[in-house]
Amino acid sequence: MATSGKARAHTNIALIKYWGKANEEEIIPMNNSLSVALDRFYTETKVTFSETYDKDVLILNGEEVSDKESVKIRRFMDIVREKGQTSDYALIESENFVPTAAGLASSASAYAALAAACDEALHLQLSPKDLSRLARRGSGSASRSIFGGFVEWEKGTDDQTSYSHPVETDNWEDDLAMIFVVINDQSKSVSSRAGMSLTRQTSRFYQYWLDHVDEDIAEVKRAIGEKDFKHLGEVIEANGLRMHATNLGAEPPFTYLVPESYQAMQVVHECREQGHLCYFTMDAGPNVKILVEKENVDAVVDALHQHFDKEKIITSDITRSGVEIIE
Ligand code: 2P0
Repeated sequence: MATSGKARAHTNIALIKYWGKANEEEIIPMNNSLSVALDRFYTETKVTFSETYDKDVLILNGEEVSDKESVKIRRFMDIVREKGQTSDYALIESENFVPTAAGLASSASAYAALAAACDEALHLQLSPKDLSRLARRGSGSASRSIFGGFVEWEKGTDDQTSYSHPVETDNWEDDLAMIFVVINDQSKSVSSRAGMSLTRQTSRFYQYWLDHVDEDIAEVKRAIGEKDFKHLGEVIEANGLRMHATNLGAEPPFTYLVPESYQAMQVVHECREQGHLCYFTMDAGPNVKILVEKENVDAVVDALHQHFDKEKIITSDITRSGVEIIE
């Protein structure tokens, strides 16, 4: 007998970054991280388990993904099968909703949606906390995509204690937005998994990073509590740059940033000089993400349009919706 579930999860962008694992197998991070969930970018995934299937099959945006490319997903499905005490394989039909050509698909929304869909299909009845622990096994940042709004991932020390939870605000998310500057990466990219592993193992700046993350988390939570956008922005911008600095200290050194990334950062500086508060952050790629109060979105987008093609600038609200079962 076939049994299925379908779920939607939003992507998230870390304001305080997850960078480095204490345990690579179970995806236990070296530090806490804190993110916001994006309204515009999400994944919808339907999973169907059946004893008639002879392997897991992944259909992504209508196309079957090769076995070679779906290794991570199939490993994740083994974890799900163990939890659900079943040996059935699954058909996974997943759609990423990201603006065309943006290249912003994310493993965070993918594994959060998949975890929730599996929970529904196998009647696991996991709590949000346990769903977050399960999503974490697919991809660390996915643990945060179980929840909407501001979310903190507690690093914990093991599988039981490493999970995410919402950071309460008085709906401050509704006043904020994120602007994406989509920058094409011509160079051969280093995956986030490989990049954080190399950095944790070899970077001479890594210990400095670790020594300061807890302060950043505390300051960000204070800024959220006080709705102090300037303080929030200053802390997250410094934290993101410090993460990128650790990569420069790795052996061999590497960077995700390209000249256009620095150009976008410069526009952010200029906007601030003109009184339009906004702050940047970058992840394992050259795109620049700009946190801004909604009242300043138009001014910042106009400034960016002077340097970047219109289709490369995408704005999203912050959503307060966490993962949802949709069928
Ligand atoms: C983050 N990133 O906190 C950080 C900042 C990229 C830079 O989480 O190895 O895909 O699957 O746990 O979650 C990207 O890494 O890595 C990421 P895995 P993941 O958002």
